[in-house]
Amino acid sequence: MKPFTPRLFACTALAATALGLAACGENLGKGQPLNVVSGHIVMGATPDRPAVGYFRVQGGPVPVELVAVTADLAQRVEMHESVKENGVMTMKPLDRAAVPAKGELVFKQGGKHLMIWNINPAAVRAGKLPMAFVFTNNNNERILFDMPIKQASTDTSGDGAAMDHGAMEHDGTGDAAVKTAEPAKK
Ligand SMILES: [Cu+2]
Repeated sequence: MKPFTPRLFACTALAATALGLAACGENLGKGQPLNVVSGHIVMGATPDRPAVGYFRVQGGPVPVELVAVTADLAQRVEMHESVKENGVMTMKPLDRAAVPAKGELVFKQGGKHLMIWNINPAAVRAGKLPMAFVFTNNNNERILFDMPIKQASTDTSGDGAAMDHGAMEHDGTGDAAVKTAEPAKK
């Protein structure tokens, strides 16, 4: 029996949506298709902290923009960018992010990142959060990707969610309203 090639496998997964199927067919024979190629989520250090998400998008034959990332099993997902202003790191909401043709878009520690509030406990137990990445091409193509979930790093090497968000509060954009997690009383 002939094993699936990676490309065939990717197309099979994309076929889950009608738009994805069309995009897949269009991209065959034209080099690499637009795709989410890797990613992961790091839980907040405490239950009332948002998780952060990082990922890598491979650009397709034409430039597009990522305009949203959604998850049915989370209360809220926002795209943010960490920027240094006058020596101080702050975060700004991001409406869209460019994916250059044949290039890549990277959300990573210290730069663009996702913030995710109240991930469904079942998804946390399962260790992954299914997410949809919405792009400007093909009437808002949606690419689905299961983001593996990691617990907050406890090391102090400077990597991990704590640095990105633990020391940095959002500027009262309604965060309090979504903190439904019970306070940890010990
Ligand atoms: Cu943020």
